[in-house]
Amino acid sequence: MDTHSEHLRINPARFQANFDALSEIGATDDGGIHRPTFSEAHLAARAWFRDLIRESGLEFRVDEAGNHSAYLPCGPEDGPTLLLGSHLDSVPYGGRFDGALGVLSALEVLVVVKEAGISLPINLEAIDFTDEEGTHIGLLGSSALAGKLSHSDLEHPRGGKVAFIEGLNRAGLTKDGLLNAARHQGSLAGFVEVHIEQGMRLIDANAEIGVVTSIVGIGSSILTFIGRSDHAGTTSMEDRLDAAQGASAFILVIRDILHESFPHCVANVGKIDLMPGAFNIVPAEAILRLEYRAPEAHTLRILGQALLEGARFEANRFGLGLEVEDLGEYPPSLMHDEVRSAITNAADTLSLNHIPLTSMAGHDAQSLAGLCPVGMIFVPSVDGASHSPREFTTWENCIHGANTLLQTALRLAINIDQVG
Ligand code: HGY
Ligand code: MN
Ligand code: MN
Repeated sequence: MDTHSEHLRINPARFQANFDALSEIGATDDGGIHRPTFSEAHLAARAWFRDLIRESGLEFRVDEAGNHSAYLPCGPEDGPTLLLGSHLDSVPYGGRFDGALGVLSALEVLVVVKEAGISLPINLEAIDFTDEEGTHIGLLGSSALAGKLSHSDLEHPRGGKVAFIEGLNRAGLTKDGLLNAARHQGSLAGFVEVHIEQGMRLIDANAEIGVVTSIVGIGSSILTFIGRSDHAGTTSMEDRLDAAQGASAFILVIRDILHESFPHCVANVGKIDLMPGAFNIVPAEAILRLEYRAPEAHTLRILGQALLEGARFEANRFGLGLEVEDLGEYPPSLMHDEVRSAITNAADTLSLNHIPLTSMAGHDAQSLAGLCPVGMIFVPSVDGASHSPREFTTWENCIHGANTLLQTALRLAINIDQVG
């Protein structure tokens, strides 16, 4: 790579100004962000990104999955595109960095390449994927772009069918459009994503950059424990068919299942609703949102089965019924060796400490794996905090992440004939 490109760096002032402006959209009083997919704040963030793309002199594109992109035709007109980016949607009451850092790092890379007037063997695109966090359907936009979305995937939205359709309507999207958003194989030269680690390993290793080796597989389901509503005062404890008791027993047994048989995995019940939901009615139903994660596909499957057996056992123990709605699984994915070495080489050029590490968080990169060479660059999360207003990465490390993305993109672009 020529020395001019090797010395290219992002513009820290512009990068920070953009990040601070974006952090105002959907900001919560405690320094966090509330931008669930298709919420007013999310749509406002996307409109802000569209305007910034145009002000930056880049081409704005949006596909039928609602993925918003900046496009820089710095390569041959019919040449492949190196995709960079992440997501602008957030979990409810989350942090400012998750996703947003990756989208703005990608945009900054395109602006720097444009300003430098560099022509490359490929074109560059900075993308904001739709619904990475799964307010409705996790990895929605990236799965659609990768052509991995099926009709049945759209039938079990995690936030319910009515909310999903209302959200699509607000965003001007349709289910058919989602299923029609696939990029054809060969149009993508690769995908690289900058993201906060959302854990403590980089901090503990005193490293500035994480070179991701693989991304965890994730499964989720809705479990409904079914009892009987009764008067909470006149029904003896023995006579109750109390859905809350069975569900609570299951939530506690999850820890035992993981500790005893799945030490490298995790599981979480992030939401529980009790119906009818009054102080003085024994709950007839307990609706649990269960998510579980494993580094390997086979382990993910047997973990899902073990959790289901645990749920059935506790339901029986309390005389309850159990209904299961399977919301599907995202397979774990390996990152591409050539992309990993381009990231490592870029970090070395920037004299940044780097370590290889797996990701227990899901990311859009796992949708693109298999379609094109894929890689991820992690930056440290202070206290490992994420999916929380406590989420924080030092600005110095944000700049390190964006510069590593810039130098990685240039390496991949120039060596593109070897990478694909
Ligand atoms: O949940 C995750 O792992 C990611 O933040 N979507
Ligand atoms: Mn997240
Ligand atoms: Mn994320």
